[in-house]
Amino acid sequence: MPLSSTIALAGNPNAGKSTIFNALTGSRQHVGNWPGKTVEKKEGTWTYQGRNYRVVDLPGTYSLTAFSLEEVIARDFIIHEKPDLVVLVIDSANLERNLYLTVQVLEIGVRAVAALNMSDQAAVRGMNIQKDKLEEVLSIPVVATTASKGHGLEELKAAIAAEIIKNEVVQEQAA
Ligand SMILES: Nc1nc2c(ncn2[C@@H]2O[C@H](COP(=O)(O)OP(=O)(O)OP(=O)(O)O)[C@@H](O)[C@H]2O)c(=O)[nH]1
Ligand SMILES: [Mg+2]
Repeated sequence: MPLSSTIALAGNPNAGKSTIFNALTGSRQHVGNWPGKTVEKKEGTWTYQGRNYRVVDLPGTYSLTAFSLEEVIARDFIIHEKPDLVVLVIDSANLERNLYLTVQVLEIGVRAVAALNMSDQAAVRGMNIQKDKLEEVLSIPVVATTASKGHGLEELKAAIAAEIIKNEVVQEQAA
């Protein structure tokens, strides 16, 4: 097995991070606490197309301004542990509010893929999100998902793996 890459799931509270985390890791997960903190840490492994990935479910936060314990944990993980990829789990039904954290994570300069989750709820609200436009503006791959129903998850997995592999190739060329 090749060396495993680390993927972190970030997003607002209730956006569907753990649902996606469970879909990726299944029973291969471990629940503990963040070092020295009372906040739960969920970590697991995901195997896809012959590769192993370490997946970390970050605490839900509305921003990374580091006021709450959750924000400090999420921020420190992204900045100091430098995951190979952040999966931004967005609650599409509350797109505008969710984009605040999205932009803050992207400003750190970490690689990312976005899951436009809660697509079913967005549809109920009559929202028609222009996925291509969002990809263009954010400069990251965007996949529409309804994680609770399993919709879009195969596409999301493929997008995550493709992004990781693409970045590896770029790094090799730069070396
Ligand atoms: N309608 C709908 N519900 C969803 C979707 N994805 C997840 N859910 C539900 O939304 C609720 C919250 O999902 P979680 O995966 O726990 O969200 P989370 O981001 O991990 O939440 P925190 O850990 O509290 O920040 C659960 O009841 C899920 O079943 C979706 O795409 N559509
Ligand atoms: Mg969760």
